[in-house]
Amino acid sequence: MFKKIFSGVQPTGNLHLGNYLGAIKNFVDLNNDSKNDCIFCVVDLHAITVKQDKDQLTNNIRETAATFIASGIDPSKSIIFSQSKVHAHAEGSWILSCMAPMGWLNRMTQFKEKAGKDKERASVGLYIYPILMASDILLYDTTHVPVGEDQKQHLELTRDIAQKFNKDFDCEDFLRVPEPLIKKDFSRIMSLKDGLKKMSKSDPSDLSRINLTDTKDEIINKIKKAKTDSLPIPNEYQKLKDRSEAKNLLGIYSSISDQTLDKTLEEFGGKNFSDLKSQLAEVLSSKIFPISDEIKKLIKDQNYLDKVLAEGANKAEEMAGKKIKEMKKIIGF
Ligand code: AQP
Repeated sequence: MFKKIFSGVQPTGNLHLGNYLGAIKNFVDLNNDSKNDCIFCVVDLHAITVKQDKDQLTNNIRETAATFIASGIDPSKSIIFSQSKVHAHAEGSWILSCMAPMGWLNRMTQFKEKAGKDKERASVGLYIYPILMASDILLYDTTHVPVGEDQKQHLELTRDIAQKFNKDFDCEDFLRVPEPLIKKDFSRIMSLKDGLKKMSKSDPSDLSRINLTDTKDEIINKIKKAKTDSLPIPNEYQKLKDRSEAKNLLGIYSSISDQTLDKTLEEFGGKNFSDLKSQLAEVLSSKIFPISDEIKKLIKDQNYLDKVLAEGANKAEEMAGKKIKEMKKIIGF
């Protein structure tokens, strides 16, 4: 079946194992299937919903594009571009924000988590972040959106907004209602320091995550220091209940080795965490280090990265520009 794929990653630095296993690894598989048309966006407009350093942001945009390519996305097959270069994203976001009821946005848990206790100081952009995400997706008649589990609620909102627009303007099927592509297992990778917290770029502790630019030694050290518990590894899934750190490490091992959790439990059941940790560090280094090496090489070639992003933006502009024109006509502009 033909799939039109769209997904994005924020250029907020420190791309990590969660971004890779939850999203980017999936992008690569979709890119490799000739039946799909894929668009992968560096969502820089989303990044500025929290304060960014100007020079760092410029570098992070290139580094995110480099990460896509180093992970295996082929820019001659898939479109890679940065969101701010295609004006229709912001324009679509405004139009959709005039359709979306406040009540829908008030339910978004990510805003509550990111704004924390000091909601009054959070930017309006952070609050309407999911509407910009809806605009990104809907402008390309996307059929499928590969994301980590944390983005599920935003995707449901996108579907609701598309349906509301079609109904309000009596234009059935104009905005395509997209399907989420969320991996059934290991779609949420947790912090190495706290199995109840999502692995995240903004966690102040670098030991909480494996960055895609980490060296072999850093990976080994972080896995060695990862939080575990004092019980041995069980051989049944049910016995992992309330053992979030153990579950996370076993999940990471399964996901990076492309095997089921049952198989991993069979391999490590009854053993100590030191066995799992040394194997995990080895597999992670062998899979992540080549990506990290390639990212470092690509970053040095700014002209190449800028060319990939510019070519991608031209292609994206053509598609999104056409859709926004139709959208404006439907509204009466
Ligand atoms: N821990 C995670 N496990 C699985 N998937 C994850 N993703 C992020 N963290 C995990 C997925 O990665 C894609 C890109 O995410 P993003 O950079 O656009 O934003 P995010 O989800 O806000 O990522 P972070 O790391 O949590 O960033 P900060 O700390 O800046 O908020 C998405 O598909 C996401 O699901």
